[in-house]
Amino acid sequence: MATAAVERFTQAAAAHGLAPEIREFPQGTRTAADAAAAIGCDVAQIVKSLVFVADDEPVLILTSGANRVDEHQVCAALGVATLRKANADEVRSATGYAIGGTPPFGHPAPLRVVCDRDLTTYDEVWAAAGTPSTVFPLTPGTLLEITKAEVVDVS
Ligand code: 5CA
Repeated sequence: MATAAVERFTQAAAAHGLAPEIREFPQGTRTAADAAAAIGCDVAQIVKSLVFVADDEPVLILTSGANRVDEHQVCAALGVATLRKANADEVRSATGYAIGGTPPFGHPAPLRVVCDRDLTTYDEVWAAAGTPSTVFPLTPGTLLEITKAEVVDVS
């Protein structure tokens, strides 16, 4: 588990006062469905850390594993004219991590973050910890506090 990306994420979490209980699943947690199956939780409790480009600015949309981002709705919530999914290079440049392992915080520069209101209804949610085989649990309260996310209806 001591890959460079997990180490980097662990240090970023520590800077926010968090000691994440990272779990590694050799079978992989690349998608929300994979992660939920591995953890044994509801897919809706998985935090998808999705990078979009809103007008020209990268935005992180923390989305429940059960939901799909409604781009029109999020455009309106963000007050932007255009929204598209970032490509793999844009995800790495905005977050410092690869698709499938992107954590919700610990990025090289602050990103605008919005959070799916549905995630706030759970006691515990799980997010990627830097690689496509690691995840960690946290409360939605901690997620919102660290990311400073705006809570929106994404779907
Ligand atoms: N580890 C899991 C659960 S925490 C995870 O990271 N899920 S995720 O949803 O946040 O990241 C995978 C997402 O990346 C997919 O839902 C998809 O929206 C996006 N994605 C996958 N492949 C590509 C690609 N080639 N280009 C842009 N986005 C992609």
